[in-house]
Amino acid sequence: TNDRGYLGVTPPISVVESTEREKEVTLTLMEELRRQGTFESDEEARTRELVLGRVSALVKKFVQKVGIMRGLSEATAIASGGKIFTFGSYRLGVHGPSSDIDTLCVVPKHVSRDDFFEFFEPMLREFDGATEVAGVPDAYVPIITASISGIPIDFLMARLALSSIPEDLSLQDDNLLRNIDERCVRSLGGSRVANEILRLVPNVQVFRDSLRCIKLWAQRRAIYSNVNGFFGGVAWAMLVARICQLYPNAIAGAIVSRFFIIMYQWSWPQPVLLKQIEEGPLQVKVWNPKLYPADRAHRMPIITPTYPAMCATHNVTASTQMITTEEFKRGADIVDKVIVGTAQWSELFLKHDFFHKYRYYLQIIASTGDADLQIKWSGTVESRIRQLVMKLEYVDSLILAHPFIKGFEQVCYCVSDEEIRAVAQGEISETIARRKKDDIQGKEGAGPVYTTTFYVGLAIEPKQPGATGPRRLDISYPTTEFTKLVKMWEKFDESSMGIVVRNIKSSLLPDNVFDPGERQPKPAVKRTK
Ligand code: 3AT
Ligand code: MN
Ligand code: MN
Repeated sequence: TNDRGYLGVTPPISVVESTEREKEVTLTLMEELRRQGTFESDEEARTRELVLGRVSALVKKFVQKVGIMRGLSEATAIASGGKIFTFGSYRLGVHGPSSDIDTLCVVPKHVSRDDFFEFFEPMLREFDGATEVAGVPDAYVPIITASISGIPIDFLMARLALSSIPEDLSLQDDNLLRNIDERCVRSLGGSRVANEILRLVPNVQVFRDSLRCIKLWAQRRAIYSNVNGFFGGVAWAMLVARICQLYPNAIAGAIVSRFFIIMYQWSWPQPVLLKQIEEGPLQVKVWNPKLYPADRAHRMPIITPTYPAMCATHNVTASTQMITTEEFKRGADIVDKVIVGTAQWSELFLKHDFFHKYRYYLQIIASTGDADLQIKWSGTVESRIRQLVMKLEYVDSLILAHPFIKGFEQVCYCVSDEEIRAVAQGEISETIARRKKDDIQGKEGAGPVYTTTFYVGLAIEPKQPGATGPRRLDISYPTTEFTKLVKMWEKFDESSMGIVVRNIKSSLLPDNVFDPGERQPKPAVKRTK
């Protein structure tokens, strides 16, 4: 708590204990969260701890090995330590059975970033139970991903300006950021934010249970995705943490109900803060809408509680703001009913209706002939879809452009250039769809086509009464601009990568966007008498 005796930037709204009814609905909420499979088994939890223990020893061994190579005595090399911190859902205690463990390896100054990829990565490859070890040294936040004993695990690294890393090191001190590489500052960010969030909530268990509920809800409603302009994991965590601060003695069921109503009514662009923004020792930008026009443009700012303060939701657009707000409203209505006993928690977690909601959809189809290239190309296209959405928002008569949070992947085995072109355009005939890999083996001019299709739902203003002629929707400018933009990617190659944007009626949505049985049978063609 601060010197005024509470956590957060304002006093709490209420400090009362939860009611009997709120206790009841908290029990049924926890039951539902278990039923929905959001918790891992005890055995899996033990595996994770085991893996973390072994990995922690491996990092120390790595630091020691590099120390000796750099001429340190064995004793000094051992004493220079090395420590693992976690972040992400595992650190917050809200991970599910398929979650990874996000780890940060903190090393002393004699260990370089190059050493991490040159020595730690091979050590990991040799490590008992490790598979799928892959280093990405050139990423904005360099990373090694791996799987150990079946648990996916991410490794970041930070090199501190210290000759040794004590076992009880805390990352809270901003001065640790002095004289270190920018990539190290970024890598430290995740753990520092997670630690601070946990420190700033009045009751960690209540926070965890509430966040588990909100995460499941946001995933089911398809509004959980930072790249696509919605809130990501850190933003949802901070929102829930803020509600916990405002009701320090409330239990999870009560927090969740306040969450929806407060977020629905929030006066954006008023930022959500867990504590006052502070200056610090570096020459880096701190979020400040008074100073920076770019920060002023943030529609639903949620600000990280550590130095340097950043906006976790800078991707939000007019459309995603409307969609998220509408979901807050839906959540508030359902939770009201749960409290009075006229609805079940399961209703809150019902699947989104994105593919039933609009009459027109944009299909954005990224294609290549190579599986590895496809991952990079489709990722690039996906990261630009926000730009398309923002351009569409300027189109007259478009109320909003709703990006779906994931792409749909498909591989087609084509036997001619004609087929390859058709697939890249989204025209997949039944013959092509049925063909197997073996069917094209050894055939001249044949090959696989990998496609990833993204969707943007278009909400169009109803026709004005008395208007003459049909309402025309002209989206050629946003779509051609978008196509140009993705082709500006430095690795773009016209001959091996395809990008197509097309507008389709909802009746032409392919089956793979629906769950089995989800699609309503097509209405019989009306016959004119
Ligand atoms: P899961 O339970 O693992 O699905 P999570 O919240 O832990 O949920 P991630 O493991 O994907 O989600 O991410 C954890 C944090 O790592 C969130 C973000 O600050 C950071 N992060 C995620 N993806 C990237 C990336 N590609 N580059 C840099 N940082 C990333
Ligand atoms: Mn994770
Ligand atoms: Mn991760």
